[in-house]
Amino acid sequence: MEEIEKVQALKEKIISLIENASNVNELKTVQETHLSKKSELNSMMSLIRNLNNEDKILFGQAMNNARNEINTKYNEKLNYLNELLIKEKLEKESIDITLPGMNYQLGGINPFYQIQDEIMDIFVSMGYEIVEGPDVETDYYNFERMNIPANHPAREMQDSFYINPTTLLRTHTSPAQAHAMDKANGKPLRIVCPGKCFRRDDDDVTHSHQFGQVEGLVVDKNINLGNLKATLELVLRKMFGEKREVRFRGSYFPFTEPSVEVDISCMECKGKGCPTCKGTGYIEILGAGMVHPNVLKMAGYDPDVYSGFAFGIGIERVAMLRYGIDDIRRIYTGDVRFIKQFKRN
Ligand code: FA5
Repeated sequence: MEEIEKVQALKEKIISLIENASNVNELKTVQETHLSKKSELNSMMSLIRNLNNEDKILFGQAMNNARNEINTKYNEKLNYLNELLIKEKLEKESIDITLPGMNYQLGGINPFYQIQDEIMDIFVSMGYEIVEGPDVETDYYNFERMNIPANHPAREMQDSFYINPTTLLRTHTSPAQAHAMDKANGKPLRIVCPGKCFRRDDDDVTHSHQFGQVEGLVVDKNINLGNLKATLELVLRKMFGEKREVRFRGSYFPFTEPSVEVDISCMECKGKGCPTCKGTGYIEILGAGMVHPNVLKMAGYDPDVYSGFAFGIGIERVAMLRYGIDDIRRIYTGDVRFIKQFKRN
């Protein structure tokens, strides 16, 4: 039948166009031209009008078969071209796993915190309680309660950062003593207080304008200088071992009487004298003494019944002596090469 031959010929043409389409766009053009409602294939349905009933059936079947065959070929080709696209994209985006990766630097635990923790552990094992005081203090707690009234020359020992005439960044952790005594309400006390201190000191190898101290205070009946010396010797031996030289020297603090300072033999020159210890062979690490009766009285303790000892240990100085750090500023400059040497044990 001539009509069916026309359908077959058109089908062959469309299938060959589908097969020759080399990309999705070309294939879409074939679809728009030959498979839409207004396409030549669709308009061929009008030929059915001239046929008798038997031929109509045959022609209808031929049209359906042609449409199905074309659609199948079209879908197969579309899938093939899409897969090709994905494959090309994947090839372009492939990752070269032979490239070197990013190098992340791992630090350590700053020696400041390692030493602070170690000192705390020793005192906690001896029954001391840890308390904390504020970094921003009143002149009253920082100086007056420490037996340093206004215009007292000892204020010059600790040149201060004032925020206003009555408020300052604390110059030492000793005001924490007064806060703790106020809270204890006349009862015995055994505390340590770690914290930051701030002074208008010129920065050099052993001085920083911001540094850490651990304050210690024991108040009870019958506390004496022997208790203070034994306590500090025990702690320093734990921190530095038996071989380091520990030197107690008489000193002066308005809030203790008598007062001492403690030095440890320099880690750089082993006591001979060098630039780090400024030629003295020793580095000072703490101040200490028997709590002054005025300080006890201001806190509500009767100095005829109660006595106490107190100390303030410089954390960076201990870290320097323990690890052989030649300049305090290394602890603050955040150099990874420095910090990564201090893994926690
Ligand atoms: C005091 O600050 C006293 N409050 C200590 C004290 C407490 C005495 C209780 C008696 C009773 P001094 O100014 O000496 O004292 O400081 C104590 C320690 O802090 C020093 O031995 C030193 O280790 C450290 N220190 C002081 N100033 C600096 C600084 N600028 N940089 C680093 N460490 C410092």
